[in-house]
Amino acid sequence: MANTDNPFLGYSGRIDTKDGVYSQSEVGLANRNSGNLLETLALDITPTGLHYLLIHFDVPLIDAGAHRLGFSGAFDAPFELGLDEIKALPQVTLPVTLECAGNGRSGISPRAHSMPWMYEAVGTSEWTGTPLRPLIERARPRADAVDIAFFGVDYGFDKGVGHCFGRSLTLEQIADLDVMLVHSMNGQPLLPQHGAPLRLIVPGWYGMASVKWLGRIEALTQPFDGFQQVQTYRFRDSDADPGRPVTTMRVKSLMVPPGVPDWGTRKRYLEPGPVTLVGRAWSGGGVPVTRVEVELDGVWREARLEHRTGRYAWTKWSCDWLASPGDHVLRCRATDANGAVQPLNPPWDVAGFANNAAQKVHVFVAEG
Ligand SMILES: Nc1nc2c(c(=O)[nH]1)N[C@H]1C(S)=C(S)[C@@H](COP(=O)(O)O)O[C@H]1N2
Ligand SMILES: [Mo]
Repeated sequence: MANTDNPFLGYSGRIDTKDGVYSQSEVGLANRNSGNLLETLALDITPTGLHYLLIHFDVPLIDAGAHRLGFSGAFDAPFELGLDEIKALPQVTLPVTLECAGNGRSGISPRAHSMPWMYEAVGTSEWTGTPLRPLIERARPRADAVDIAFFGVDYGFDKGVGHCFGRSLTLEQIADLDVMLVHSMNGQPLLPQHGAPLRLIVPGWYGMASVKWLGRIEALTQPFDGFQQVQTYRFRDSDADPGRPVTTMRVKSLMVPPGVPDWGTRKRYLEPGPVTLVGRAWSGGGVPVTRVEVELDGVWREARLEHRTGRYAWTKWSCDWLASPGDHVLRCRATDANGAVQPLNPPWDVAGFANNAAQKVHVFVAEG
């Protein structure tokens, strides 16, 4: 598309960062990009239909039978593959926890105009496909290749820039990260909204790296400068800050809110007595969670770590609580093997990325 045809050049319908009421366009984003239901944190694997969604543009409806994945650019042996050929390659299934880098954005003030996540943009699925690295080796990147870029077929505009959603990784990252080319999620072909027929999964990183509707893999002799690589997904202290790239997930934990909700306020109601709180905790880069604490009536208590189903999957935890009548605010926080601990207050970022502050759950316990 020629730039002269671009009606969004120099235009931003985005409101400036602010607190208070959400704009119609933010509500529109929230209606398209659903979150998980926190009660499903009781499960190792998030039911497919309840896995969160983050879709920047429109979902492309691709004919799986005709779809080809192309390897192009600075490869000495470029080639194309159809789905059947990909399924005939060695297959692996890996449980991977995926979290959107924008998860928690609405807890940061002033907020950025974007998808207003609270806690729910995280889920764990069993992804099936083939490891990416052998395919990159088969295409033989030229000696001067510095980045491998992954392009979805979905096209749209952001801040006046028209582009297909694209992200890159270096050859070292591809070698280190157990990156997969996947066609199935929880034993079923990918659903349209999750990238059908083919997507990337970059375990241990925030979700933006796991490019959906993958159509093309290109080797580049210059660092990739696509919009989703350099103009967003960067931690910035101010609008002038060039920023640092968002990569691995920060340590985080969530609990299943105990009791039952009030429809209108979402506060929780509980009978007094013993309760077992359960939840999940995870970190990035395959780093294990070593500790979860739960704040009950002002005291931080040690939770039990139960299990995780894989190196890149979240850990189940539980903690007993004797709920006494009155108002309570419960919190949980995790620590990982690197010693990183969840903060109690949101870390500042202009775009609201990677808010891993401890979750708060307001519970009203009845008088017996
Ligand atoms: N092609 C393409 N890939 C994409 C996106 C997108 O909009 N287009 N969104 C990314 C983001 S920001 C996230 S968090 C994950 C979400 O994956 P899911 O919707 O399957 O949970 O996909 C990533 N891959
Ligand atoms: Mo995301």
